[in-house]
Amino acid sequence: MASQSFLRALILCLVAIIGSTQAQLQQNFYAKTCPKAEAIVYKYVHEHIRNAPSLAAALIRLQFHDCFIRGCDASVLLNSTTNQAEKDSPPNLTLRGFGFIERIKSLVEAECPGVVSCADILAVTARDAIVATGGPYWKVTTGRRDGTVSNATEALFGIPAPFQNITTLQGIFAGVGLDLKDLVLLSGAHTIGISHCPSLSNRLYNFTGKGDQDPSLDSEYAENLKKFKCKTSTDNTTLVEMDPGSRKTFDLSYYVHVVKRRGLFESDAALLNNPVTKSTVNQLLQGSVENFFAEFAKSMEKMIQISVLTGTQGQIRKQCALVNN
Ligand code: HEM
Ligand SMILES: *[C@@H]1O[C@H](CO)[C@@H](O)[C@H](O)[C@H]1NC(C)=O
Ligand SMILES: *[C@@H]1O[C@H](CO)[C@@H](O)[C@H](O)[C@H]1NC(C)=O
Ligand SMILES: *[C@@H]1O[C@H](CO)[C@@H](O)[C@H](O)[C@H]1NC(C)=O
Ligand SMILES: *[C@@H]1O[C@H](CO)[C@@H](O)[C@H](O)[C@H]1NC(C)=O
Ligand SMILES: *[C@@H]1O[C@H](CO)[C@@H](O)[C@H](O)[C@H]1NC(C)=O
Ligand SMILES: CC(=O)N[C@H]1CO[C@H](CO)[C@@H](O)[C@@H]1O
Repeated sequence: MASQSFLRALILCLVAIIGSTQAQLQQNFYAKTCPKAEAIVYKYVHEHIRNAPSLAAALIRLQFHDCFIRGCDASVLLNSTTNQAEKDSPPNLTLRGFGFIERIKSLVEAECPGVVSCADILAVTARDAIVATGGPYWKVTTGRRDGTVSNATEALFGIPAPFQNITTLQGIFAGVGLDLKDLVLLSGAHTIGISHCPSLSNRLYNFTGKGDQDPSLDSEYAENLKKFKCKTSTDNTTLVEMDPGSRKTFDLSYYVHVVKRRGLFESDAALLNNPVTKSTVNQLLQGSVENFFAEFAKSMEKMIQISVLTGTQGQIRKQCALVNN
């Protein structure tokens, strides 16, 4: 009994400590220091996303790659200088949207120089872009500060790869405080956007090194991909949507493909290889799109708080691609 109440006290204590380190992120952190900041982002996104709706996918992916490496500190936006930066690491080769963020940053800088972090601008921009294109809304608390380090090797090991199995994916997510349910929900972002053949061609052409196909991929779908998309094993330019027929709509159809063994990456197919992830997929499919949006929002709100820098940590960059000197 005594040890149980001690344990309870310890847990409460830990919760309080964790709570207090996150307490510095708050709703509308810039209300006094840059009251127009979030409105500037909102306006720019709404004026420009219509011309380039596919950027919404690029931006939420940037947010994911930022948060998984060194927390949501905009390290993914830094250019290589003395060392190779994250954006020049293999997992980042097809990241897009850097210019869009940099343009918004310069508008916000013109309004209030040196006040609003790139990490917060990325977080608000990604959310606004997804909402503007008909996707889910999630709450973005602000007060993040920008990191000063970006390391390509860290991205190589810290960004989940499309060929990883469920055990490895679970481990990477757990490493940043996300669970299997988050893995299923956040993978749901593959309901929008595009990929390139190198992310999947081993499944079509050389799965175990014997010129074979991945048996967990629906064979009819595999034939179609070989006929119409990735026609050779070395194609590195053709675009392939993860959610064919519905790549512009944030909906449940990604999960429909997954259960039909038509998830594009091994990491998508892997969601069927664990009882928890499998039943989460099935539950989502039994529920409404509104339910998916609400659950997705909860996982995004967790993801965008990973190891954030606050208070006097880090800096507020002047340009998102460069550490201040
Ligand atoms: C579970 C682990 C994940 C893996 C292994 C993974 C892998 C990938 C790969 C390989 C691509 C295509 C890259 C290319 O060939 O160009 C991609 C695209 C994309 N991913 Fe993921 N991803 C994962 C999780 C996530 C998460 C958590 C999000 C966001 C919440 C996300 C959002 C996207 C989006 C929107 C695209 C399309 C980007 C575009 O259209 O430019 N992914 N992902
Ligand atoms: C980048 O990260 C790797 C792996 O953690 C580390 O070995 C390496 O020293 C780092 N490079 C720089 C330039 O900090
Ligand atoms: C998952 O992949 C890791 C790393 O490649 C490997 O060590 C492990 O055996 C695999 N697990 C399963 C269940 O296939
Ligand atoms: C398939 O992979 C094996 C082992 O990695 C390699 O030796 C072989 O050349 C590959 N075949 C093709 C057609 O790429
Ligand atoms: C794509 O393939 C071509 C021809 O094989 C090669 O020259 C080029 O460097 C590759 N591009 C990338 C980004 O890997
Ligand atoms: C960062 O690198 C990109 C691509 O090379 C370049 O276009 C951009 O001007 C660089 N940004 C800064 C601030 O140097
Ligand atoms: C978007 C981006 O920054 N891509 C870079 C990824 O890395 C390659 C090679 O390291 C660069 O050439 C790309 O510009």
